[in-house]
Amino acid sequence: MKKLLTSLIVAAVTLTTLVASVASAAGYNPNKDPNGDGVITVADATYIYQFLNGKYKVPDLTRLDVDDNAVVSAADSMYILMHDAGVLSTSLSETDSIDAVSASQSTREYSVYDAKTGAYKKNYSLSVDDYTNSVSTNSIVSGNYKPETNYDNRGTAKIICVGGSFGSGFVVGKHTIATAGHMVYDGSTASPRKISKILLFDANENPSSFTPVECHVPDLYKSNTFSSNYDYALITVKEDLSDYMSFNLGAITNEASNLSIDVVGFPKSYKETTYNNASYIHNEVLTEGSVISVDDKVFYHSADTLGGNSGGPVFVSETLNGITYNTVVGIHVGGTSTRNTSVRLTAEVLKFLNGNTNIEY
Ligand SMILES: [Ca+2]
Ligand SMILES: [Ca+2]
Repeated sequence: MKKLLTSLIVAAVTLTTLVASVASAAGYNPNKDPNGDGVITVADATYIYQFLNGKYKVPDLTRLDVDDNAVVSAADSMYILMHDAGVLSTSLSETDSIDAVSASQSTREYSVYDAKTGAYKKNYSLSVDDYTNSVSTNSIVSGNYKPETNYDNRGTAKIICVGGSFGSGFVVGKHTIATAGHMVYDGSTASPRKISKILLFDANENPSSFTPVECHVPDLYKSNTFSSNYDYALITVKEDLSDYMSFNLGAITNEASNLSIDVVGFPKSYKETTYNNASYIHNEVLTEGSVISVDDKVFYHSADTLGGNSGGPVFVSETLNGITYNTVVGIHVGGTSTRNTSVRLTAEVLKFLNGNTNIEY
């Protein structure tokens, strides 16, 4: 949304009256220069948003984490804008530039199935470029970011498949819901699942039903024996989901051990609750925990989950100037008695969820 940066800049300017409280409450690190060009400008804020939209792989995520909380999110971009507006001062002492990454761009293939029948429809590929200093960061970013969190509706979806199994998902775009790969593709039969119902809830826990159209699954999920590393997917729906966009997307850094996270979804022990509209009992459950360890494509956490949590968001809450932002950093995909597994939102996954140009609904 082009209005995003504009609204953030307005917000940053508005915040100039709150210099003291913001600057002291925030963990803003004035030594961080996200794009490594030696100055802190709006281009750094744009750079962070471009990463969050899956435009670039970046060599060192900690550079983008300007408040040093092990999460790269819209909040980091907002700190840069506040700095640019004169709210936060800089003490930039080092101007070490970002080394160009020699590896070529990263490309992943995806298959699309009809959400109701499971019929194959098409495939496509998405590429994430490596960032180099020669790349312009001045363009306006597009994406699904919504700085103001709407708590009237909830962004967590209950996804019910033909046969009765169910799990969770979360709204990431106007017509897209993110979930786990195994929610839409059945590894035991090596075939797409058929989605029978998608429910979202308002503040009074009243469900609304949405019409599933397509399921998108990474081919790497199928070719890697349904590895957790690639256990992510999205479902498109016919209706407009704008009112349910309560999460932003972000990424944890490799230093995220002990980071507090929340998990929300529809655990399986509540399966006996019927989901017909007349008697539906809202049974979304939120559990709290922390990151245990971080791998390249997944991370492990301690929040309690059950089977029906699959596909639900693992998110971080950040408060900036009195407003809380919930940023999803992982998709819950499974667990053991000692730790749970989440797909990490990497540049490739952010591209798929937030910068995907192949969405049909
Ligand atoms: Ca810079
Ligand atoms: Ca941060």
